[in-house]
Amino acid sequence: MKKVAKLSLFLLSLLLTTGCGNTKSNFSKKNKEKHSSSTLILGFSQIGAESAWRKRNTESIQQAAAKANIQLVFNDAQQKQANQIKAIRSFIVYRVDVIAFVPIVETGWDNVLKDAKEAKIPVIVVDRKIKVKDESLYAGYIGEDAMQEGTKAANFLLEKFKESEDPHINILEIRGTENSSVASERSLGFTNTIKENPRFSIIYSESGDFLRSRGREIVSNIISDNQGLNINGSPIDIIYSHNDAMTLGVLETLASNNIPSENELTIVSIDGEQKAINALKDGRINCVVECNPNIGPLLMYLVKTIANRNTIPKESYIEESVFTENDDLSTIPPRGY
Ligand code: GYE
Repeated sequence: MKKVAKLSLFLLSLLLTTGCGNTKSNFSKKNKEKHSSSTLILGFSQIGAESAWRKRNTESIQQAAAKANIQLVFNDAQQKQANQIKAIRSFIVYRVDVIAFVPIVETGWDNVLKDAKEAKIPVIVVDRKIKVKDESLYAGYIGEDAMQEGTKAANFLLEKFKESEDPHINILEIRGTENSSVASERSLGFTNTIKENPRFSIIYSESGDFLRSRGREIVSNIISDNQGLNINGSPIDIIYSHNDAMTLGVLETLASNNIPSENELTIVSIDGEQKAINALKDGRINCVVECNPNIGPLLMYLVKTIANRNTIPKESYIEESVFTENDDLSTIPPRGY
């Protein structure tokens, strides 16, 4: 059966199997006519659209695939690992040339990646890392260094409070998705670094799943349970939030409770979306650690490298910066997301 006809059946099966009905691809009638066996086909499983960062990440990949003339079969897993596994299995059935995916959590990938290996389809892990018994199950990782991001957040606070005489500097940590490598590493990098100053302590930590609504909810519950921004009477001095979406939710709750974040509170966030940079510029956030979503071009380079039977690095990291209240913030170009 011609590859194009098979592809139509494949897309139909993917729509049916994942049930999310939103598999997108760049296949239009025109594309199918020009589709040829020489065109690389990349099967990509994205976790969802939970934040502005994620949406930009998806755009970067879709735009880069089109520019590289790589046919992208894209699946949005709606935040469910089971949907990701179904999509990867469908990519194997269709025999795409390369599979890439953002693993929503670190574990549970061994079996489906063994199937990909048996089918001789190389796999690239994107944005978040995986834990597998056999490291040969994937060709390489491309994304941010989340451990470094946590370290950068802590280093900003160590510097900001280095002259403080306060014996207790209390931190509220709002974590990303449970069991995701990015949340684990942003926590570990932060805690390993902040312990350099024993005055700092994380007095409460909870997962907000990278969602704005959960950022709002966590701080709202703390305020109502403790009649203010404290934990059992210990005031919260710092909020360390693993992504801007949750941070924006926190800012909404602070504003609706008339708690000004500008003076009494220090807020550190990660990602670098425009709304967070705007809040940094007006003093409602003190530091934004950049997590770069624009990995599309580098991913396509790695896809072509691996499709030409060349090896790729086991880990490829993208450039990232830090924006703080001490910088000339007028020089930050529009973020694009
Ligand atoms: O920080 C957040 C998204 O995996 C690095 O996931 C990504 C994180 C990012 O929901 O906004």
